[in-house]
Amino acid sequence: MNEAVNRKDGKIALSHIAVAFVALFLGAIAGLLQTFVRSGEIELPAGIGYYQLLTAHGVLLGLVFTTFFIIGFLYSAISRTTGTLTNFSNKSGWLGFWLKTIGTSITTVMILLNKATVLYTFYAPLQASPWFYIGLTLVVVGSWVSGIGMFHQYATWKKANKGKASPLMSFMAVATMVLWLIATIGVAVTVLFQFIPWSFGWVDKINILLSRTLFWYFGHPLVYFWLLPAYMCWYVVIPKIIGGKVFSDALARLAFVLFVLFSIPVGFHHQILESGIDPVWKFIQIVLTFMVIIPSLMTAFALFATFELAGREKGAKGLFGWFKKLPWGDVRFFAPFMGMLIFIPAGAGGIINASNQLNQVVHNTLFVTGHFHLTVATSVALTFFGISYWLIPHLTGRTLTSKINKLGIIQTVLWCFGMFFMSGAMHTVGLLGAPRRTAFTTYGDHSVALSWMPYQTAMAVGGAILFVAILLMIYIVIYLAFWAPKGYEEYPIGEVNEQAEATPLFLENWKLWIGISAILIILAYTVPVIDMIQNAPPGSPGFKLW
Ligand code: HEM
Ligand SMILES: [Cu+2]
Repeated sequence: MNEAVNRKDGKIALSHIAVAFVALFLGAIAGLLQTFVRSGEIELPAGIGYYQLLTAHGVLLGLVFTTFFIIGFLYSAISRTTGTLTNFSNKSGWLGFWLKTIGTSITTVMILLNKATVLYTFYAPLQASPWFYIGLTLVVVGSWVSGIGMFHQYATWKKANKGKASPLMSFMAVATMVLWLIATIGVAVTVLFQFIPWSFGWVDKINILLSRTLFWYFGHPLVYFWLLPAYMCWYVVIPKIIGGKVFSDALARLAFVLFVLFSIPVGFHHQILESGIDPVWKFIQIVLTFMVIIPSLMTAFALFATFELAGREKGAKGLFGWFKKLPWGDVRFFAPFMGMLIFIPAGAGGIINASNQLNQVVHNTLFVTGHFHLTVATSVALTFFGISYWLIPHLTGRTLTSKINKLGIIQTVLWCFGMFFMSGAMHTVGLLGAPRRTAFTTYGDHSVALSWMPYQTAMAVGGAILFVAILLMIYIVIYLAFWAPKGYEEYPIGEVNEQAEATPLFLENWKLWIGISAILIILAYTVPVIDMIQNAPPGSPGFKLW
């Protein structure tokens, strides 16, 4: 197997990563300003609206930074583990990149022109310019083209290696894109058949309940689309970095399959307070939601087993001696490890959000915002940074220097520190009732609202620390791409533990998994969606509240 990613394939990955970091930088400016506005520190100049800023932040970070980084990373992983891309896959990689980039540019321009201040969830009846939705459509179609390129490469490898299990990384990349393709059908349907005709004025009214349901059919698996690439790093890359082995190939594949199956038919857990959905269906989807705890705990088990086995191999003694043997000074390990660690409270917060009774307390408060700044903005983001430290120099033919390694450790510590303040304050003030998605207000100096203010200030302090951390990261990325010394930086891929069971081939039976996924989706959604259409609410015209 080739140890280095082909230079031509590497350019596809690098282009995606470049867009991702531009989005991170722009999104971070918006985020910093938000915390300052909310705490009453500043007022926005030049007629910029708070919600305009928040739309830019959500779209640039939640959608653009993640999607571009992920697709770039997956392309590199497939090329690294199955060999140089076929002509078809390479072309699809570029076509997908340009479609997504053009779509992102159209969407961003519409937000900056204040023609699409509808937040990144674009809930009806808020109505943006049709171009906002057309831009989003191009991003989704572009991601499909990218996915098809990866499937083609995987199928070509399978054909040439009959009867063999595919490389674990490429299997995981394919699983992630299968999840994405199934999930984006929901958002494509609502945008093409509801939002675009309605925003052009071809129809006057929109079925809000249906549009939100289709959005969340997509919105929950979206979070697993963010997480699975981070898991790829945790399962396969980290073992190599710490000098250990992948605990079990079969367990890792099974966990990915379970994530694909159980992260789609569960969107109602974002709609617990949505009237118009029968509680029985909410109950069924929430039971399915809690099924992801199984692959999550499998993942935690496998990772800690890898750590312990690697430590004992290096002579660690006692119950926890292996902990000291981990390479704490290596940012390629340290950043993703902090991501893993923070996923423990982050996951606990998710269980709170998805529990019917507790959701009533935290719904639409800053608690929710605090939650996803731990999950996506820390566990996922720190892992993506952890990947960048070696992936960017690997692709540009440079090396990670010890100085940048040290700077990376500082970056990670700053991030955790900033997030502790910002997300901690968000969680707490959310429990005290402070709503998310509001600009500065004291509600006529109401005593409850006044009690939120110190926490909003803590959010701004945390936000400022995070902003410094982002500047540092941008410097590191530019250094690794353009200035670092020429050389060879390893693309770490772990080997499987010899004692692990052989991988059963049925784990790669995609017809089976896609079939089961379809059955679960049909079970969870058919009856309530028919109900939403047959007993549709009156429908709403568009509103422009900004
Ligand atoms: C400099 C670092 C960051 C700061 C200061 C920051 C700050 C904020 C604040 C204050 C809000 C809530 C505003 C409100 O509800 O009124 C917010 C929302 C959000 N943030 Fe961040 N954030 C940062 C980084 C990130 C990152 C890295 C991501 C994702 C990878 C992210 C994703 C989001 C999303 C998706 C929302 C929700 C937007 C909405 O409700 O429409 N943020 N952020
Ligand atoms: Cu969810």
